[in-house]
Amino acid sequence: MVKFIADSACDLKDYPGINFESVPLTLSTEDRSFTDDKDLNVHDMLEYFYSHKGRSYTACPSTQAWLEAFEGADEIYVVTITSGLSGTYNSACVAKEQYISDHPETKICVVDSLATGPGEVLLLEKMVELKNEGKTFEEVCGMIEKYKNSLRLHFGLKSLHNLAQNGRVSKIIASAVGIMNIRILGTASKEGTIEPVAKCRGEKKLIETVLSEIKKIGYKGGKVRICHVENEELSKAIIEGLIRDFGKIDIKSILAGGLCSFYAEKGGIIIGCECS
Ligand code: X90
Repeated sequence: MVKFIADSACDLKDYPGINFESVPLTLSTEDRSFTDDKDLNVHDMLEYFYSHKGRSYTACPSTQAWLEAFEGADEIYVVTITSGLSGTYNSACVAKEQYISDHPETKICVVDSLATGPGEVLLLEKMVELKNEGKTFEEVCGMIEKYKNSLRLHFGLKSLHNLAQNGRVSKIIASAVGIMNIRILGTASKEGTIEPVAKCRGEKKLIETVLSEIKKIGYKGGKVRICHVENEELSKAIIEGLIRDFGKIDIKSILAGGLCSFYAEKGGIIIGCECS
């Protein structure tokens, strides 16, 4: 049996018609904890974190959680959030070694997205597509690594508070964002870490800069996936801008799940696209 698995940073909790499972990360404070699964009310969770005075944390899935997801499948494709910011990829790899030593006939391919959200979605969709075309396990593993090199991830955020608080971005970079309507536009580095690109004042400027940045990196009309944190309007504006410049493209926007919402924060947006 073939199975596709992603951690919950991938924002898809379901994949109709596909044997798919989302393995949740968790979010917590000293008082409460949230599992990033399809029962999570992301809006209420965000409200809770914004009203909470103390610190908040996230944790990657345990090895055990991956092992349970692997159970019963014999050809498994996994995509994870970047190893540059999370232990998720590592825990999936540990689980893979353990599972294969107990089930030597099982094949498991774990892909480090070096991205998050929509970057993971694009990889997952590609693996499904390759499998549907009848590619073998070895072919999919090889082709997906190549495909990964053609992907780029950008994000526009209103606040870097939670990223800085959890040591994922420097406090110096974070401190300039959020005041006086300043948004940060950033990208995923080759190592899968956060790389600031520009500071923009206001949403309109952010939209212009995102669109010009995407063109600058060589976007020519490939597939685009967007995930936003309660900011349908910004997502729409970017979709309209891309369609205006590139015509008919395969573009979709998704509401962010718990993990991406926590880090990208209210109003935030993450854009993954095929370049090459
Ligand atoms: O292991 C854990 O506890 C999870 C840690 C995740 C930390 C970063 C999540 C970032 C989500 C922010 C903008 C996109 C940045 C992507 C750069 C590669 C969203």
